[in-house]
Amino acid sequence: MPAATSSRRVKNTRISRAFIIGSQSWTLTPENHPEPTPTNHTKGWRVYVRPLDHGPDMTTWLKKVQFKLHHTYADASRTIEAPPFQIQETGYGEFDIELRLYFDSSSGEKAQYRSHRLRLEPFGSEENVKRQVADNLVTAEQCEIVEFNEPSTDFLAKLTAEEQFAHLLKKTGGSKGRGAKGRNGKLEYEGGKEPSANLPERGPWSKAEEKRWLDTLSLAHKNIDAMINDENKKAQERRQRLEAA
Ligand code: SLL
Repeated sequence: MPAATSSRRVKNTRISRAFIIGSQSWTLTPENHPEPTPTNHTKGWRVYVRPLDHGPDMTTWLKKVQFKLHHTYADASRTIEAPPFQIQETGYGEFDIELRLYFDSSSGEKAQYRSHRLRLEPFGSEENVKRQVADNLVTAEQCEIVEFNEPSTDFLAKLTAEEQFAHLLKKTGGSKGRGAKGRNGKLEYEGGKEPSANLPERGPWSKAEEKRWLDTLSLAHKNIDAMINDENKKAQERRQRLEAA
């Protein structure tokens, strides 16, 4: 029997989603954490998967996130099935958190792994360290991308639907909640910013920054290629010398 239209794959189409995996940590004080904790726990922290600012609702594609913590935690494997995809804990040490992302069933995609280093100590430039100490907040975020190749008709419809931006619409204050229209009759969004599933033009997770990284990577590839060429040449010379001896 032929596959239902809805699950048929759309050829030559690829749709991607950018999102953030991050953590925040802070030093525990009697003020910010009055509850008792094991005495060796000095830090509070949270780890999360979140959309880019002004990005689409993640639940169109992300169904659940499994966070695998260090084995010193009770129930080290924790699954969150609705936003915010986040775990909050206290502890004493840094470690790598393994994340497993589960996708919407109409995507036909297998779960994917990601890893995130939980940072508890201030890091980065002198200026960043100063700010983190002053705010008692260490934020470590990475921008990630998932690519859906030849998505099903159903899944593509979800990933291109207007509803995934509904949460960003300006509140009307009326009973309908959201969906204010401006004078030009167009829907208005919070902060006056048009939502987008694309990386923003500027800022830390922007197209400009992505290009800078790609350029750096392509330069690194060229350098590595040159080094490999060099090594191959040397190996060939050695062989020739040995054969001549
Ligand atoms: C470190 N290699 O020593 C790491 C280990 C362990 C993290 C980090 C407490 C867990 C608990 C905790 O912070 N574990 O007591 O439930 O830096």
